[in-house]
Amino acid sequence: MRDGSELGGIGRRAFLQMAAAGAWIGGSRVFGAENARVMMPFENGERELVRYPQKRPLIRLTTRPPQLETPFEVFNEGIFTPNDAFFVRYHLPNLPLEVDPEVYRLEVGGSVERPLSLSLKDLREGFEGVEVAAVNQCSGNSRGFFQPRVPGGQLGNGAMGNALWRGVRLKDVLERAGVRAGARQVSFNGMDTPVSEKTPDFVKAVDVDQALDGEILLAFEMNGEPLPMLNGYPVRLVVPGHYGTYWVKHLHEVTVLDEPFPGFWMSTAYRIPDTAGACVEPGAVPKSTVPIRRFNVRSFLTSHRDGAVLRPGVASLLRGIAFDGGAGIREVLVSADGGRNWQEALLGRDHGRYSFREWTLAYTPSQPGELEFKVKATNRLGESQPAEALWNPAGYMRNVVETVRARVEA
Ligand SMILES: Nc1nc2c(c(=O)[nH]1)N[C@H]1C(S)=C(S)[C@@H](COP(=O)(O)O)O[C@H]1N2
Ligand SMILES: [Mo]
Repeated sequence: MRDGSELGGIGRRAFLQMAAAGAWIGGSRVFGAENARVMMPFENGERELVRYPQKRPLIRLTTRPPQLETPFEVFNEGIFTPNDAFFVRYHLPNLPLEVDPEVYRLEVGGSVERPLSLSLKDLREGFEGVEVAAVNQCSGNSRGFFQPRVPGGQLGNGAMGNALWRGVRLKDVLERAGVRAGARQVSFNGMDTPVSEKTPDFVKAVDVDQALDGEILLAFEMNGEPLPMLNGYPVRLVVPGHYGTYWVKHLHEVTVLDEPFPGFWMSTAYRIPDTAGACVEPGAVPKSTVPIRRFNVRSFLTSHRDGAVLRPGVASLLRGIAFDGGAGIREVLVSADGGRNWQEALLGRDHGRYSFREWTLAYTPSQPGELEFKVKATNRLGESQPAEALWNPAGYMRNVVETVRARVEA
């Protein structure tokens, strides 16, 4: 079956569609040009909504490489982010537009007893299948809101998504290969490549202990479907609780290393100040930095946006999401008066400590006037969100208590 349907490939038609989509790599051609535009709530925030293969219209940040942001309304559709609405982030312009599931191999090598070359079938049938609900969030999610502004993709709050990921444990694959004593790190390379020799290839690494802790997956399904091409078909790394930078897409090389991995994307990029809150005074240069790792706590109101209108004496259902780096959400508090009074929200079904957690609260305004909703989550370690935004030069890890301004009109 060359169309890969047996293996859950994206199918011949989609392959052709992706190949035809080559046009968008070099230019501005779009599928079914909607021409709709959205305005992000910060300066220079005008964006085009563009439709890419296997995707609904998404907010385009860059063309080459493609970077697409999820329109925020999507997070009110449900606790899992649909595949066709899931954000897309790439660093390198040469990305695979089709991958033949029959030809694909995952090479596991380096400091191992038995190097492996695994087909998709080997991965699916040779190891125990596991599934985890987990949030993927870009380190720079919400960077556009930083004040003072910082360079980098000016993202709103849509560079995140929650999905049910299915695959096999990295640990099981590494144990089959036999990690040699003295190994320090494991590196991960995807099939995308730079166009210039000067650009470092996108390769990420984790410590051997983390690689063997059983949490990291080699995932081939997302929400019950094969991964969309732009989200890493046919196999991607899923590192629950950790920023998206580690979630290497189109993964084809896993290398066990006897030394810490020295590559650019670990030693120079994706580093945060080595301080509590990963922050410095706005404008300051951090004295020392460490690689970014786990998510901090975040929460959002999804049912109401700035400018929403409520009626006095009429109950409105406030609804939203909360998540953290894996301790799990313990409590969500909601204020309608800018943080003076807080009410505890009801938490929805628990899909596991790495998933979005839904929260709801019935709220009845008594009289006409202005409302300032605030949402604040606390995790099971007691960690919460700052009232004032923290700052770092790369614009990572924003997690200030979010504010939505609404009105009550008779
Ligand atoms: N091969 C490859 N994998 C990658 C990247 C990349 O540039 N190339 N970017 C990473 C970053 S920074 C993020 S935030 C996530 C985004 O995952 P998504 O595009 O599926 O939303 O992919 C990660 N995996
Ligand atoms: Mo990212």
